Amino acid sequence: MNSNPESKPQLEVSLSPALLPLCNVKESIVVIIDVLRATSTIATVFYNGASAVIPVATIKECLAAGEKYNALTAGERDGRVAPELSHGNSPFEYPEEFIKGQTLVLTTTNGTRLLQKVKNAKAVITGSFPNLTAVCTYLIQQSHPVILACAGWKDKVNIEDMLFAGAVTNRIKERFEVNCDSAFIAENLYSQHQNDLMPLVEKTSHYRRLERLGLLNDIQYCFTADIAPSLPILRGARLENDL
Ligand code: 3SL
Repeated sequence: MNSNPESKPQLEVSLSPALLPLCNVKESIVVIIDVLRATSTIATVFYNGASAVIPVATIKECLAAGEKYNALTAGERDGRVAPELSHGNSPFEYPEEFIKGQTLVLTTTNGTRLLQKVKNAKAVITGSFPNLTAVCTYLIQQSHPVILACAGWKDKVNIEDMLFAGAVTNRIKERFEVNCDSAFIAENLYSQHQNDLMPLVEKTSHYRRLERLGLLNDIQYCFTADIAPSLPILRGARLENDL
């Protein structure tokens, strides 16, 4: 909790994993954002009743953890189901009848790597449009400094994660001190396009990548606000649902 009732906690945006070490991670709640598609899929598997998600960086770790915890192994590389794993990173692969009560070990190109990289934060949660309101409500309740940490694409900035960081900033900024240009950029971009995000999303490099793989339904889903209310929070090496 913020001890001084007069002062508001800080809200910062990190537009790339490469920029995150410049933020005050130790004092903050870090929201990991990978709209297309890791954190949208994570929100969905929890909404559909998964008991845990174990994020890992490599396929080797994924296979080892799957065996150790008797869990499902899933992941992608460049959008495709990763070799040796039987499930991918599409939210549509995880309906309730399949995922309820299961533990999923997940490895993705950017999202789960960033999740693994964040050490010593006050708390780590994951966010995307499917669990937008749950994330905002939690951040307001906690009243701690916040870092909205975009996973981007291989350390490069991307528009889709920036849009979500902007949406969260837009909703909660009155409760926080926002003295961060990245947050202003993100919020401005979101505000300009909030009535219809898709024309902008269609210009992004990841849209084209997923379009080539026939995954346009995934993109539409990942930009649907509050379609999978859940609050994935990291406890040790596992994400659990706090909603
Ligand atoms: O980069 C990631 O972590 C993935 O979400 C990318 S993909 O949408 O599954 O290709």
